[in-house]
Amino acid sequence: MTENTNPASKLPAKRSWAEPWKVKVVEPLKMTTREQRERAIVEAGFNTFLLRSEDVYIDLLTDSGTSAMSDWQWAGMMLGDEAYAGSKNFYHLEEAVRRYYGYRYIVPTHQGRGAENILSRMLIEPGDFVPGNMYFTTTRLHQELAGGTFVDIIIPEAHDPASEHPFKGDVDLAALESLIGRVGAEKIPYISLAATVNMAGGQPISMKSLRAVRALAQKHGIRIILDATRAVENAYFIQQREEGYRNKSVAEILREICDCTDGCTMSGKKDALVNIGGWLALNEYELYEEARNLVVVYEGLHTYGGMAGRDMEAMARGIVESVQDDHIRARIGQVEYLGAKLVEWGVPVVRPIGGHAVFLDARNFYPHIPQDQFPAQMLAAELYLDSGVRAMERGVVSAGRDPQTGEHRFPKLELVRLTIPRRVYTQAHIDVTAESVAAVYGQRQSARGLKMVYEPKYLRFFQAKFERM
Ligand code: PLI
Repeated sequence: MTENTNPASKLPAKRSWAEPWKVKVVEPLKMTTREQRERAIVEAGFNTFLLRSEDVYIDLLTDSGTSAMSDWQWAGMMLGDEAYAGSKNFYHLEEAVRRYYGYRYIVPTHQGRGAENILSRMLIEPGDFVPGNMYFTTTRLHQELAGGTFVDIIIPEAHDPASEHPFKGDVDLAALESLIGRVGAEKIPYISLAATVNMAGGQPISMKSLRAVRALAQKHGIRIILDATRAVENAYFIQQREEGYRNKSVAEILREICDCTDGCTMSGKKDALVNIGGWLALNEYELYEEARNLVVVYEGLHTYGGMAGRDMEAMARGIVESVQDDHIRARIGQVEYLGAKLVEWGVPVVRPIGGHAVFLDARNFYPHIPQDQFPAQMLAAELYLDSGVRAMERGVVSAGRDPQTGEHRFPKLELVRLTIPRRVYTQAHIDVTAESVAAVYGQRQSARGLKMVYEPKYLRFFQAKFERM
């Protein structure tokens, strides 16, 4: 056999990989026509949150609560101990959080924002400042409702979609120090650190930055509270990109991340592979006692916190599956596959590709649409019109209004998020999505802006309505 007839000579330098699971149950999808989608998006006021899911073909609105559970998780659902108090599933969950995240005390909540509510009420006094590595919508709102002011202390590269910085979730230490100098450590109840940073494009924070923030915080006696929602994905990026972590498991790195902090809020609906659930975890007993007082007011008893026993069992098992290196490599590998295609075709996206989503840069997509005409909102609508793919706006609509001035907050990042649910879609779905983005990019010159015709008071992106200009 000569060299060029040997099929092995045609192998790509990097061999293909596939998911470490196979499909056991399927959910049929409805196909729609362009006319049907035109009607649906107008009725939804050009807001993809207001579409009915049955009118959506490939649903990339969010990775929150949209994961496919494993057979082991479903088996756990049958073992739900639906006792009002002391459900054994709570103890399984507590054990899993302690083992993989390492915190001492766990308060279950119905989802992430339930934990944010308790934390903010407990720690923030009116007039306080809460520094964080970029805002998240619900997190900042709870801080503001408690009388606090969020202060962005992420590195400037995070606001630049083209920057290839490997850890765009890192903290600008000088900005943090200057805030402490300006307002005093006693006005900072905690530093709010997200891993990975959703609004920056799913970008990780490095262990080096975490350690530096830890040292500074300790010097001033300030707590660090982690938003652990996608911390497993962050651990994977540290393993891949940070010196000294190549041979550590994702589970080991996750513990190292958490060990740099004093507690966490968690939306189990992301990393933890469940459709509902969350928790607040703390290391200080006095704070835990206060959280136990509040959880019974807002969520439910301290051994269920708004979840059914079966949901806690599914989450306990989801945590174990989520930290397996094979799982996380395939999960982020799928996101990177979509990102690589779009980059190759010259579509403007946030670089590097994030952990849970590919973020389209609407500012560069539609440079002719000013930000107060909601270019990202329009881009998400155009994508839906083209193919039935549902994405989410992450720009000026999501940023909302400044509570002091009442003006729009104009973020530097005007993005559309193509969020990949875990273990749900095939490579073919991803190819269809990429082609639809390319088609919409090809038509970009004809796109027009939107005007907002209905604006709710809180978290307006969920329910606002728009019309074409
Ligand atoms: O949706 P919740 O209440 O379970 O979690 C709130 C929440 C907190 N932190 C972070 C980083 C999130 O991404 C988050 C929720 N994210 C949603 C719903 C998303 O679509 O990204």
